[in-house]
Amino acid sequence: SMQCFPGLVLALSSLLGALALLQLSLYLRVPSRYGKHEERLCRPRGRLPARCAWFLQELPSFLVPALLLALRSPPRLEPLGCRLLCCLFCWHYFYRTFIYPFFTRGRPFPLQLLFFGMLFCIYNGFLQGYYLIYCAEYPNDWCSDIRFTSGLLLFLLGMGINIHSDLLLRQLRKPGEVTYKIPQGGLFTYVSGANYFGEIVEWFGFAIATWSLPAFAFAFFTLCCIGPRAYHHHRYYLKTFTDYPKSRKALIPFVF
Ligand code: NDX
Repeated sequence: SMQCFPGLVLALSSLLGALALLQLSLYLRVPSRYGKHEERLCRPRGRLPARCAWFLQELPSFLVPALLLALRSPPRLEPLGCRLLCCLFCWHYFYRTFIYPFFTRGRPFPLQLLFFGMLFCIYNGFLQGYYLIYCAEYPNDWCSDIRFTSGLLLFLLGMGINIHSDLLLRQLRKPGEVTYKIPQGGLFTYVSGANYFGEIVEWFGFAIATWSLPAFAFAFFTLCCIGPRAYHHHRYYLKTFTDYPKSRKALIPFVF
């Protein structure tokens, strides 16, 4: 049966870090082409309804670690920290896979990006799940360690902001509508990328709570993936709406 290979964890985490840098270099100047940054009419075919696309894309991030957790024999019962952390990861992706897609009013999503997105979710789901279930070792009182408690708090705060902001974005449209408006309320009062800010806080919280290389690599990847996207959203709004609130920042309230 499966066991922990520390070399594998190191290799996969390093590759994730390298992918993050590649992403940063690709998407700082031009945004990834989906949603408001897709050139219209360019490829009318080769897309899937947002609902199916997000469901398929994110499913492996839920399924892979959930299966690893359920199928490990003998089941890993100690320490509690490992299971709790793995459940946190699955909890986020339960939301992203089974709840978010069914309410989204987003535009059809490009198949090509869907393909890479799915590959990414398989890769990362495996890395995080495998590490937590087969490799991670925590003292039995990890749940009262300051890293675990503060990380968990950040995770929950970030998740709250992310879900709330997703909701505010969705309410900007009636069903069937695909136009863009100025987001209002919640953290959008301060930043254009409120949903992204929440997601980034969430994964850095997760990294602090797990105190592991794979989780820090994923938090860094998230920052490099959606950080630039927040900046491009911000520029899009400034260009599109002359009455866009001047004091609003791109990603980090009051700072940037
Ligand atoms: N999915 C993470 N890289 C990504 C899909 C794309 O979960 O090849 C990473 C994720 C993938 C990416 C994923 C990984 C890297 C890939 C990339 C594609 C290329 C890239 C594979 C997997 C790649 C290399 C080279 C390294 C291989 O019509 P619409 O869709 O624009 O409508 C939007 C609507 N909306 C508005 N409605 C009215 N008025 C407005 N002003 C509006 N503004 C937006 O709201 C949407 O329906 C909705 C949200 O839109 P948006 O653009 O704000 O968010 P979106 O980017 O769609 O993300 C949705 C959520 C969000 O909460 C975010 O935090 C989370 O997913 N997310 C997204 C991306 C990655 C990620 C989290 C993470 O890294 N943790």
